[in-house]
Amino acid sequence: MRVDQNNRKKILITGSTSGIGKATTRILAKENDLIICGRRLENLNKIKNELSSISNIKILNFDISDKNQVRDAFQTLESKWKEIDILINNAGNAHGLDYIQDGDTNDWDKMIDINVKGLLYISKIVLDLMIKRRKGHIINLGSIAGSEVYQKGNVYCASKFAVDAITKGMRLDLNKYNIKVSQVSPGLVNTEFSKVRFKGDMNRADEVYKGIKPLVADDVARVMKFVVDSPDNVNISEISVLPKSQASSTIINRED
Ligand code: 8X3
Repeated sequence: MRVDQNNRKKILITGSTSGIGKATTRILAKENDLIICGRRLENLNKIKNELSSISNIKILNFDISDKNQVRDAFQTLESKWKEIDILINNAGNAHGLDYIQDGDTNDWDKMIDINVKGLLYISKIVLDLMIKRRKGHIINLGSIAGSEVYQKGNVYCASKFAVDAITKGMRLDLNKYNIKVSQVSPGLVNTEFSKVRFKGDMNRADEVYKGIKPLVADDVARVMKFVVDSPDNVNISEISVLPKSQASSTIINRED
């Protein structure tokens, strides 16, 4: 059953096909209409099929690191879908965990192209639409890595520090247009994050969460929903969410 058609917000979420993005898409579907975005059309179709009985779902299929693809995808959007109330900039990942001197420049390109430039490409297009309507809400996915640098985190941390700076810059620049800007910054979340970071090496990925109960994607999705559902006059400007066992990027209470 769809919740009241008139109060449904239109929310665009990037990186909707896995991890925090997929969990957030699922949790928001009941009460909102969603534009789901990602690179893998097959996975986007699967999510659309799963949720189409409870939500209106529109697919936009593009590689966020390619600004021409982002622009072309938006040109296909019907005008009713252009009335985007909320943009959730969720797409992003870590690639590699190496000392700076050992870093792979292809990994650096990916993190900067997706986590930073991709976020900017899509925000620019959506902001043009929001500024015309003098309303909107941007929610950026930050990270504990955006406020604390840890050994071997170098470029990934830099990309999340950049997200933090962009969030703050957006909030200042968009204030006069009635657009609010929020950031949700998680610590350790057990998604495909570490599998991607270690290029499929599950032994290294499992080590990250060994002896702790990390967050799961749903934990962060519930925080996203809280930020989405905040009253119009309230901006949850920044919210950080950690597993109980994590005090900082490196202080983690692991069971032996
Ligand atoms: C993910 C958190 O600590 O692995 O952004 O960098 S961490």
